[in-house]
Amino acid sequence: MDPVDLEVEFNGLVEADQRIEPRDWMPDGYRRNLIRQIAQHAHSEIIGMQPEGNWITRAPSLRRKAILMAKVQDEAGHGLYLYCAAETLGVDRAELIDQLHAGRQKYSSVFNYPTLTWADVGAIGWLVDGAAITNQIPLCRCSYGPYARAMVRVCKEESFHQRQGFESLYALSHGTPEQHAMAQDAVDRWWWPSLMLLGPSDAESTHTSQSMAWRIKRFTNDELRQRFVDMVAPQADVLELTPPDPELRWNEARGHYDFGECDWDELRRVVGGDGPCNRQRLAHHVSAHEEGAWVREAAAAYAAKHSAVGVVAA
Ligand code: BYC
Repeated sequence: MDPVDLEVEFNGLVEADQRIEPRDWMPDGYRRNLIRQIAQHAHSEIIGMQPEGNWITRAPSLRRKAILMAKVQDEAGHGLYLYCAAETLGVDRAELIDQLHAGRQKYSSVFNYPTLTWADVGAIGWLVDGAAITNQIPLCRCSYGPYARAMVRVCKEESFHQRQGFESLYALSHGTPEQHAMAQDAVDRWWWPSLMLLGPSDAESTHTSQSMAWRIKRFTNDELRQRFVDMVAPQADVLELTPPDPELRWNEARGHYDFGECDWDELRRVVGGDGPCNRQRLAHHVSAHEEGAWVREAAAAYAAKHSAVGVVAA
């Protein structure tokens, strides 16, 4: 088919809200943009295991420990679905991990903050997973089939994660005055990083307009931030916790909450590698990857042996 016809067919599928599948023709820019976003998303899930993993050995009860272990394992699973979705675009997972280690691919800024107390685990579930779901539900309608389908499953697990975070934080905020203070302190530290998880302001976002035209993204970063604030502000009342934003208030005329401006310099710094835990997070990922080399070699040797046996038997 003529390249012009291919592009017309591609645009027609996108505009008709049909899915683009791995074997379909797609513009190079569409493929590159998806690899970039899906890889960033996959790396976020895997690096995102670290802040909460920090509390598995110190969870306050067996029940909380079992829940936290299951949640962190879910995040590993999300990373794997996403690396598989990226691989359908013709890249290798090993290549994506090399790019992450070389600083050429990103992961979410929010995971560069430390988890100082047990309440941080609840705040991450409530706020970080809450922001992540707000972003990911529209991605279930992304034009690229494998990414959209991965998101359906991820969102089901993510909504359970948010519930457990809320429930854990509720137990603390309705506990002793010390527990309430610990929950409030966690919300003070995780509120703004969670808002920034949703990306720079629309005026600064480089990819949004093209990603919206290709129906990879369905909403802009600022639209999703508004949705997120509208969802969590009333939940904060139920928790009896106060978000650290003096400008947060219901606006009857707009039918939305008003809220203050994020510290965009801070987002730029953290994305640029200079957040509180960037070096620690990446160094831990590199060392876990190196320590796991023997497992990958053994698995590859086992697979090669079995395929050789299969060839002889055939
Ligand atoms: N942090 O043009 P923009 C989870 C980058 S984990 C770092 O708006 P786009 C969980 C952006 O990549 C799930 N970088 O970009 C796990 C771009 O740089 P490049 C987290 C950021 O792609 C464990 C540049 O800034 N969710 O749920 O249109 C425990 C310009 O931005 C950030 C995802 O990963 C940031 N916050 O929109 C608990 C969602 N923001 O690539 C929970 C998937 C922007 O040109 N990703 N950048 O070098 C997305 O939906 C989109 O990529 C974003 C950004 C909304 C994040």
